Amino acid sequence: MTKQPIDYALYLVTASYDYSEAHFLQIIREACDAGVTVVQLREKTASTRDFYELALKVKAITEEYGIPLIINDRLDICLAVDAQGLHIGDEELPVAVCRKLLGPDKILGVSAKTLARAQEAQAEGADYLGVGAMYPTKTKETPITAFATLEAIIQGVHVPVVAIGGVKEANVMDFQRVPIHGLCMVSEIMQADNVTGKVRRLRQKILDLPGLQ
Ligand code: TZP
Repeated sequence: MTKQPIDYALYLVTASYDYSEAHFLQIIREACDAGVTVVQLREKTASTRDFYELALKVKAITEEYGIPLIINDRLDICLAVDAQGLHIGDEELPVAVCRKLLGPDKILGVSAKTLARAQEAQAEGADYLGVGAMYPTKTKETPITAFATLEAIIQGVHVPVVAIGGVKEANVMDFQRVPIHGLCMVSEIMQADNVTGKVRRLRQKILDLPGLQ
């Protein structure tokens, strides 16, 4: 399988909250059906075996819709389920090591909060960068990234950049003039009362952004 170009526009990052597995998988299915363009499976507390089994189930759904699946943090699980890619932060293996172990055909995403980190990650083999949190968020304890930093990163690298952290339907328009490749959301989609309606509206709003790359 060679590396496919990815449409990052509406990037769903999962959280399982206290949902049953069936409910969690149903949300992912609805989100895929309604138009998310990438799914990242993010499981911070699952055992290796549970993460692996869940990843296989999520991959069966994303494959049905032809949507790429990215695995958060766990290179072993990315390889074990043959997902399209891996997303890492500062606490995982170094970017260059992940790139070497993944080979050239897997997508490698890296979280970056500064231009220096973004450029370093790009040089070491990142395919895209995730920047944030752009707004306060309950999903992850992490400092806020200024829009000026986001824009400096976008200007300073040649790989796609996506924004994350507190992104919601209500603030999508803040990205109007930012030449961004996509917006990532956890709670806005995973906790929506009506996932289909939420994803459809988000998709329309994001695709209408004049700056979208
Ligand atoms: N990385 C930076 S902020 C964040 C992650 C995983 C959490 C985003 O969650 P939400 O619910 O979309 O604010």
